Amino acid sequence: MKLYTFSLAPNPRRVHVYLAEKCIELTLETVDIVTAQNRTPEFLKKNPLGGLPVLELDDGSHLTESLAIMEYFEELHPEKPMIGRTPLERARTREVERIAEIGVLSAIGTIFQNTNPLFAGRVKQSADAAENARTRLASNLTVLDHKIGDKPFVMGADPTIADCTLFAALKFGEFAGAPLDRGFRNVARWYDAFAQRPSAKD
Ligand SMILES: N[C@@H](CCC(=O)N[C@@H](CS)C(=O)NCC(=O)O)C(=O)O
Repeated sequence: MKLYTFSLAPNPRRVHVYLAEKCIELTLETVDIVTAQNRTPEFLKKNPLGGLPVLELDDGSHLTESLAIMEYFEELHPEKPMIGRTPLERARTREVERIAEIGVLSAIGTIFQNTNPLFAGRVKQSADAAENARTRLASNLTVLDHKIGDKPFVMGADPTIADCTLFAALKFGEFAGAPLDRGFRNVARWYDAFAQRPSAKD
């Protein structure tokens, strides 16, 4: 198996963090999204949407979508679990991971695309869209701040896919003009601690 990736981008990063936490070693091949290597006809055969990461399977087929890739590895390597052990633990972990992706990562992506000059020629930028996304980001961080409380990891005593996605999202926020509001004290404490883990290093 091989992972096509671009380590500075948030979706690849959440898979990298996951793989490092699980001690899974994979061949990595960088595809530079800044120079649009992910938009070549050859790469679009692997993922017609052009997004990274893409997992190439041993039969030559490809798996896209970060969450599907993490869940595939989780089924291949169930120990030590990073989605939870019981049906309810797994549902709760997926619940929070979805909030981290849709409520935090996607909101930061919207802010980035609507404010950064890199996107000026690619999308019709809207200050209103960016402001709405900042409101959505704050609502979702309020919920996560409450859920994290004083836990060492997002879901409790151990790291899960929710930590992987939230860490990658907030790290991207630093670059994307949406740094974490340190008023979310529980999220900030968790983020600072998680950043020290070997899995979180670039
Ligand atoms: N829903 C996909 C999103 C993939 C995606 O959009 N990746 C971004 C990097 S974070 C990308 O490749 N952007 C460059 C592009 O689409 O041209 C996932 O979860 O993996």
